[in-house]
Amino acid sequence: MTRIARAVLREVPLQLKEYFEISSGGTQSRRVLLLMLEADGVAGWSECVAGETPGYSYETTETAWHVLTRWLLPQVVGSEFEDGRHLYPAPWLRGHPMARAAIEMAGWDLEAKRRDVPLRELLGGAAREVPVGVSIGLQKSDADLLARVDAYMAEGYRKIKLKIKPGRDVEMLRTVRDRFPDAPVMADANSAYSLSRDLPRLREMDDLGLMMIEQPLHHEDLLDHAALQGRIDTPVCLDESIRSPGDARLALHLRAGRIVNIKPGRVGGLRSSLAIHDACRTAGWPVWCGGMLESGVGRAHNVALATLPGFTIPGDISNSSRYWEEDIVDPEFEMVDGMMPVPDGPGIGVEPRVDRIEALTTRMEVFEA
Ligand code: OSB
Ligand code: MG
Repeated sequence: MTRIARAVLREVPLQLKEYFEISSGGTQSRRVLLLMLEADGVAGWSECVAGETPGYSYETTETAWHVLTRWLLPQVVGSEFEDGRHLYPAPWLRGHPMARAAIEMAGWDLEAKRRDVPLRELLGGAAREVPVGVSIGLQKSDADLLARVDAYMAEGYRKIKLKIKPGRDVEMLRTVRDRFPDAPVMADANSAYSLSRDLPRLREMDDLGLMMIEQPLHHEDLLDHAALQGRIDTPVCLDESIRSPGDARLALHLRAGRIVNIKPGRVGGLRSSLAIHDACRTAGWPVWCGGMLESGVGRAHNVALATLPGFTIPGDISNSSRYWEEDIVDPEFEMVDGMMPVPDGPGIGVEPRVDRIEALTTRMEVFEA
């Protein structure tokens, strides 16, 4: 048994190189929350993926800071544990999976470092490199979009995800399809459509040869996603709808799609991610690892998760340089031929640049046992 001796939660603002717009709003500046948990002189790191506004999930930077500092961290610091993979403080606390995931994922990094193995290995993943895609935000014009698709294809990305919303959908997608007839293109609507109003539009998208349509309908409506999947051939992929292994089991049972985007931050951590992966694999649904515009710390966890065998579709785990002028880990993430090499050092396998992180920190809370 050992004990969590110290926790440091920091807010580190990072500016995206490019404004990133989805159907529910846009992001230029990320308020990244970084957590470090320390036990026996070993430090485990994680990133909380909550956004600034409640436009993707109800959680925000502020709610995550509150839940972590008021409820979760006081419980976890000083607590004894046998295995860092099982940090689940305040089990009575409902919801807030992004806040909870920060603790859980730092625990996994800590445990992997204690055992001196890569996080990939502790998770049970075998791949040494994982296929990579890119997610392109809504653009002002089709010309801007085509230029970006062209550039990302040239860089070697193996999946091109295009954000859509009503008014920027079928015609825009058709323009991209006409210009790049064989490109691996998919669309992500972030819940912007409704089945009763938009079925004809969604049916038009069905003829564009898309790899999948991600989260077209309401974030809490699996029944409508099931009805839609029954009416179109393009696979429906669920993102916002899946917040736990229970949600995934229900989606599989209802056939509310055919693919799941797994984001460990969204589902409360890596343990839940593994459970969702296993359930999908048993049912024959492929999965892929999504992203939340993470810094290198969160990206490292995502890359490790994507080494599991069910992750057969390229993930939203693009190069550090696609997001940031300068990342906060060393080395930065950089793909080779559309494949991201998986770090093979202990734990997340990349080093948080503590000097730079400290210099950028705007808010910090330290917990000591
Ligand atoms: O829906 O997958 C999404 C970013 C923020 C919020 C939601 C989503 C996204 C992305 C970005 O698509 C993926 C990435 O990190 O590159
Ligand atoms: Mg999505």
